[in-house]
Amino acid sequence: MQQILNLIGRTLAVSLALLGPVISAADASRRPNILVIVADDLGYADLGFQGGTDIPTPYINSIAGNGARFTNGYVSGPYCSPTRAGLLTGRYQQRFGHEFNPGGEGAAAGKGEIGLPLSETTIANRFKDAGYVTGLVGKWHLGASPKFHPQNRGFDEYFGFLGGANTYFNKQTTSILRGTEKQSEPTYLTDAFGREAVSFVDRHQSKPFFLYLAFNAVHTPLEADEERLKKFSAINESQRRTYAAMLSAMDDAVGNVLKKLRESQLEENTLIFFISDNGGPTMRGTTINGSINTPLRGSKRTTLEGGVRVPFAIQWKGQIAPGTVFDRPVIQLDIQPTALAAAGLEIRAEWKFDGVNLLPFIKGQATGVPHETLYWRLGEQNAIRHGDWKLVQYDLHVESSPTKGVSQKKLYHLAKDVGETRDLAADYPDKVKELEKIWQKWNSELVKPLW
Ligand SMILES: [Ca+2]
Repeated sequence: MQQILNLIGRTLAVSLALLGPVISAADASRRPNILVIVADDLGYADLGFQGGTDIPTPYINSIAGNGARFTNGYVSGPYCSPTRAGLLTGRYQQRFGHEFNPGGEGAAAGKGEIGLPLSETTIANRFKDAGYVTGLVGKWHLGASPKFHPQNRGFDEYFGFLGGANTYFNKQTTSILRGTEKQSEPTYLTDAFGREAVSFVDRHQSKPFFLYLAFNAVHTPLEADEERLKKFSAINESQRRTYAAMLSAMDDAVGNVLKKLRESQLEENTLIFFISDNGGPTMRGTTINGSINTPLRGSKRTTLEGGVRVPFAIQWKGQIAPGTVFDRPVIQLDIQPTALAAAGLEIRAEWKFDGVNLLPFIKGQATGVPHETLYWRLGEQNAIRHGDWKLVQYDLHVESSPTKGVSQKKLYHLAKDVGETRDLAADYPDKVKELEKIWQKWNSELVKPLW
């Protein structure tokens, strides 16, 4: 009898192995946890794993070191709210009118009745439906009225602020919410977000979780705690010194979450993403928060690489080989399908994802590339990357002597000219026409901006 049971057990194990990532409902408790960490307005060159040297970021670096880093990682917009809309839906946000920030940034953000359209299903909705406990710690920026509240968009738990920016010192403010309750927060905000993320992991160990940890670091206001500022006294330039302290705080917070996962023996069973929501901001060529985007040109608010190409890494111990470098274009829209596939959950065609599951590509199991073409539109600005060619029309505020409006269409070959310095449009008119045609087809599928 025992032999027969053993045989059945082995046969079952083999059958399950052949099913690959598909996990039965009975195994829901063993589904991987998903942790999506988003930084705000991070410079392209500032993290250690991106080549930065003056600001140690060992914990964020460890995500790339333990897993894969993407050298051609993108977001689908050049600033906060639209790229978060894309991240949470897995779709180009211009398909549902979320092309611009809802009401600008700062205190005004989210005062109005605008936010992530209720027609859209979020990654949190999908993981919640699959039996996950879901949480958001940090910045929302997808609408502030009750119907847009994170807990009405698939998140079981919420700690953070609803707008596009917030002070880091909230002892005297009430913009921090736990759920829907306003509260003051005595701790430096980045440390508080780390504390809440650790607590979330600590409280949810018996059930798979989806945690979206959306720092507002290193977005303005430039505010750091005294202790960390002292740590960077060797940096003379005060803006950069404050930025360094803010980034270091975020790295510490990430480190605390990673430690908690390790202590809880959840590290192997947690898929982790790290990405910035857009590039570092500049105005007239001068940095706004102390970030550095080299070797890229342009910044936040532009469709140049400096606006939309970002640090992007993924870790899944035992699944992704440490030190993997993936150099074909990927985009934040891929996070949702990748996470769902990792969890063995069904991805339905009617969801019309623009993103794809990256795991087979990272593991070298899939031929081809995740995306032959990536697209951008932000009002008059636009861009298309097709293979290594990019056709772009960008906001002229990036120029040191800016004129209003957008540039002519420029053609760059990114593999040879990542800094977008040599416009080849006049040399390759047929390439310009080809890319223009592909972009127009995509553009014809979009709707008018809702605001
Ligand atoms: Ca941002």
